[in-house]
Amino acid sequence: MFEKGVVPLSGDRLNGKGLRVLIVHTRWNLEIVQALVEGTRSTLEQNHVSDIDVVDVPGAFELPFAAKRLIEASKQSARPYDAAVCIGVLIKGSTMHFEYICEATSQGIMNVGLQTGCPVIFGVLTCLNDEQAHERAGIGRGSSKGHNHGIDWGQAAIEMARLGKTQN
Ligand code: DLZ
Repeated sequence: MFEKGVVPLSGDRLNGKGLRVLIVHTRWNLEIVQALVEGTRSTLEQNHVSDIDVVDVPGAFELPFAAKRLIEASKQSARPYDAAVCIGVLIKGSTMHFEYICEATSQGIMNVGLQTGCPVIFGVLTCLNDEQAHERAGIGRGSSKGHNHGIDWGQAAIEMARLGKTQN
């Protein structure tokens, strides 16, 4: 049967020992965002990442700016970040706001990674309604709680951080 989603890594490619990771998250839709942050953070910790900073910003539009600032500042320190995860939840409303913020945020986050050389994981849910958002944070209210995508983002952060380390 076709298995939707990413094939998980195992073994040493998921070993986050010695990595420093930044999580930047929004305060918009905080209940859902907190579940995603927790999924990301616990996945990092389970895979031996012990140096994790968590910073919050107002909304998704602010994520790229904050991530870039913090990544650049860390380069002046003894331990620059090895990866960052930007976490937020955008829920479609009745105006065009959703489309503009989705576009700016996704492009912005990709650019931060390319410009800084620090892998930045796109941890932003872009949902059509609250129900979709809850399910993708593993806190669905129906018969299934869904899957917490923060788990995937934590794994992606480790994988990409290690890729950067082996190629530098
Ligand atoms: C304005 C706005 C709207 C309508 N919706 C969301 C949302 O669903 N999720 C989110 O993270 N932020 C939203 N924002 C706020 C913007 O991202 C941003 O914080 C403000 O426009 C200020 O720049």
